[in-house]
Amino acid sequence: MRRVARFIAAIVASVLAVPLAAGAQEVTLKVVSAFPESSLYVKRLEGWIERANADGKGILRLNFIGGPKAIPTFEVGNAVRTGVVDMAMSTGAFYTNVFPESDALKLTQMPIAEQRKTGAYDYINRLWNQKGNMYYLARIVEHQSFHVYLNKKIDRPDLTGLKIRVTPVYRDFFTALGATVMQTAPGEVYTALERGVVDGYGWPVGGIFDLNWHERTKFRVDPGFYDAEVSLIVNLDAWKKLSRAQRDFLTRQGLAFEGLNDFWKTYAQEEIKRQAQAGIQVIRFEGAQAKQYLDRAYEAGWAGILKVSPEHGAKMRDLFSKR
Ligand code: 173
Repeated sequence: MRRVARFIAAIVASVLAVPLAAGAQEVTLKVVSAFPESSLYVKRLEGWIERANADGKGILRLNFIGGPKAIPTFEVGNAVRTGVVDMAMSTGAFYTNVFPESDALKLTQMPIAEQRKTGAYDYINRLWNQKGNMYYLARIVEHQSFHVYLNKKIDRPDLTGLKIRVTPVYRDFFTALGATVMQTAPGEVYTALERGVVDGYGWPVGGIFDLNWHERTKFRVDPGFYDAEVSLIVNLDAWKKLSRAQRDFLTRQGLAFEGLNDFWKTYAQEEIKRQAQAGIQVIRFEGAQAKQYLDRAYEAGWAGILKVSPEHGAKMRDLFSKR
């Protein structure tokens, strides 16, 4: 009888031990980037992963698979949604094919630190959960306005007759300015410029040297508009499968990464200087014209979001706009 009892006790113990052990085990998450590997975004991502892995021994490990050669830029969102990968660094404009509201993050007019206090972050995360099966972990690029870069001179805010490379970020605004637009991933911009297929492109203030576009760029148009968003998104099922300790760890690491975002302010200044040194001239709209240009950017941007998502669009406009 004692042997039977011991036998049963052993079985009960082993059954109980399985989930306990699973919770305590190190988990590995597969990470990809929607941006090319030569970009500064990826360099900073790799640095963060290295630090996180050093801290996370026995808890969680991040395994960086690669950039668009692993998963093409505009397919990364679906790869996260379906769990083909566990985590990605991307921007909302690259996964409007998963849910169109993703592109609205370019329109935030306050830093992510503030979005976390006002409820904007919570709204984003809930929407990302429901519509994208994604957990919105951290925004790791901000303080980077977008610009039009051109090879033909303009003297007023009018892109009529020009063919401009876009993503969803710029589509509505550039179209409103009269441009003919052509969408490409970042990896195809250089070739499009080289072949003269486009007269210019949209991109943030920083980063044009990473893929040598400065060799094929004559003008930058000022002022910049919106705020470039690059974030870490996690497959929601993978997120839910993590233990409390693993989720806390990843949250802390994400917040630490966000805490470095002031870097982008200095980087913007450095990149402006570097562009000037490379001979890129500035076409600058000033005064009332600049204001009109910016108003038009936000109007076109929000109109595009509201058209595809009236309710969430209105709510996000409320949460994302300057008070
Ligand atoms: O590819 C792009 O121009 C784009 O949409 C983007 C978004 C955020 C950061 C950098 C580029």
